[in-house]
Amino acid sequence: MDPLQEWIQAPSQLRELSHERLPGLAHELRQRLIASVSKTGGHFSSNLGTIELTIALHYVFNTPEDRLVWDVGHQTYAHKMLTGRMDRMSTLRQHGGLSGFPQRTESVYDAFGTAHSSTSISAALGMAMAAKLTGSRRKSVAIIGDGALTAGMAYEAMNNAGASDCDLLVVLNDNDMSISPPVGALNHYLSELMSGRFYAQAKKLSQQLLRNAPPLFELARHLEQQTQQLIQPATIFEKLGFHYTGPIDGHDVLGLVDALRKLSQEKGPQFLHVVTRKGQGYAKAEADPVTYHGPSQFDPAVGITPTSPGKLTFTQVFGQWLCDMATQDPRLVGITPAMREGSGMVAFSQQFPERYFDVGIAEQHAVTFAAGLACEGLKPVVAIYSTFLQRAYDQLIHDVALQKLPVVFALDRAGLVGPDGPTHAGVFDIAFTRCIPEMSVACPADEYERRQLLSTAYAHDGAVTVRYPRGSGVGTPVQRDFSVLPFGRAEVRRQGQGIAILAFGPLLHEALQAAESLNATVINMRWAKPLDLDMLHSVARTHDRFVTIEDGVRKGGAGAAVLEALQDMGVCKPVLVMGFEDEFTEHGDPQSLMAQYGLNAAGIHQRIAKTWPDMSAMPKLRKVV
Ligand SMILES: Cc1ncc(C[n+]2csc(CCOP(=O)(O)OP(=O)(O)O)c2C)c(N)n1
Repeated sequence: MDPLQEWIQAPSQLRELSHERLPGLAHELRQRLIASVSKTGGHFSSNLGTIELTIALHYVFNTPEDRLVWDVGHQTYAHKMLTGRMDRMSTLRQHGGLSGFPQRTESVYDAFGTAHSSTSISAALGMAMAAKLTGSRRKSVAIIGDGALTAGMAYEAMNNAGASDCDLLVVLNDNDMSISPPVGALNHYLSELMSGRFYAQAKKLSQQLLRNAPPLFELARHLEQQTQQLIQPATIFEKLGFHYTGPIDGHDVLGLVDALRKLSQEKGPQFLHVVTRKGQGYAKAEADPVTYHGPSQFDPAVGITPTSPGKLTFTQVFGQWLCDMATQDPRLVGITPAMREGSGMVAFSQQFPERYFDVGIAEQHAVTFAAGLACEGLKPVVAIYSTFLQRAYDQLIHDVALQKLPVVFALDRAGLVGPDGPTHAGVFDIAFTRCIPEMSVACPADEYERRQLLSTAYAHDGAVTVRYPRGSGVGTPVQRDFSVLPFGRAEVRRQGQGIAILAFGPLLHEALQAAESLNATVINMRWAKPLDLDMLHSVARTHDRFVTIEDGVRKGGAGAAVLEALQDMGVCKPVLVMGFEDEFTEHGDPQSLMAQYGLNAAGIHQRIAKTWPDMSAMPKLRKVV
């Protein structure tokens, strides 16, 4: 079968190809990937870098019986294309289409669902252990990047695996990049391994020692060739109990096949160090892998072109505020767990390099590191995506809140994130932060309020999360001042009658629109914790029905906080709590998804009519977005 004419439908067909065909297949796959991702958008440079590795893995291992666990999983497009999903690549990351990550429900070849990093070694070890316990001969392989290897979880897994006799293969895909340039001591170590300095140094030393005994020198040279491992100092991976092979060229598909074939026969924990280049085969991505990490659509002949600046995004508002506040307060320190670009911290990192900390993909460490800084009187601001804060839950409780430390958490990507889907949705943070004593939760409704609430949080002597969505809001002009808002206070945005809609965050604007035809009162709650109880009291006195709306889960969320507060006040009035139901959200265009979940003006209007049919005579919503 010719892969260039008739596309491969399953890895079993790939395994029928002769060796010599593989480089041609890699070329074809790369061209298809460039053509496809430039149309849909998605992770680009990471995928270009793993084409040969993907082919070699499916060629050598008997997938899906053998398990491939891709770390993060953003580099699995070639894997999807080789496992029967080529014809659906045009639907990638769109609603109802292919996920941008491996998903167990999407394909039997997706052995484990990933997207949050550094889980692969643990999961693959679990699978290897299960194989051992059940007497199965199936193999388990974890494929992990050097960025993902900065997370503690990877070491917890290696520590466990290295002491086991499980047949586990860990493939390190070392492209010397995370999303941003890599950070930390591990990065230096891997660079040394790659440059062969270890080996060169050891060789020099052994030659000096042996030169005084000429017959031995010849013998040693021979031995050295035979047993390089004995002369090289042990790598950190060997110290952890793995048998280490590498580094080898990750774009030499035939070399990869050879190495994987040998390792697939070995017993016990194996570690293969593969060196790849992010963006391989598309010059612009090779030159600038950061820009090409996750682009939206572009013309491959031209490359990504700069877009004219539109409305300020919430992320940019944060970046500006951070630089402004750092200029005026030398105690401010900014921390990111490997998300400098996504969190809007590039300018801060350039202007305040000594107060900027990219700690690697290490959310737990980021939070406790901030706690330590706060202990010493500094003012840490941790910029973190809502979804990734999940990783650091105990650190929030035990290291920050319990010790009453003032740390500001700038929570980007709160609410739905769109094409990345359920793994990245920031819908749980209100529920999981508001139950922590000493923790406050601010939900700005627009850009300027975002800035003001950041300043308010910064001035507060305690831990505060300030959550905001991806992209931009209604576009309120942002004044670059340091004005603060009253802590824990809501504001009345529209005075109406009968129904009061209590809005948390940017959905305020949908609520305002829905309220017009209902003549409802609308309150901009601003804080999920502390709740403005005075406001609740006064609204409860004058209104019969309540609606709460938030871009988070209903269970335990801000609406639930309102229910608790009304109960405590002895108010017994109907409350309609709107937010995400008790199910995982989907991937796709965020606006359409919000409409699907009923979390827009039309949805609010409809739910009210359905919940209180006596209101069905109410006028239709005037303007539906
Ligand atoms: C827990 C967690 N934090 C942050 C991220 C965001 N993220 C996605 S890919 C990536 C870089 C991964 O680098 P590496 O493992 O080296 O893969 P590469 O992109 O270089 O192929 C990061 C930080 C994530 N997916 N999970």
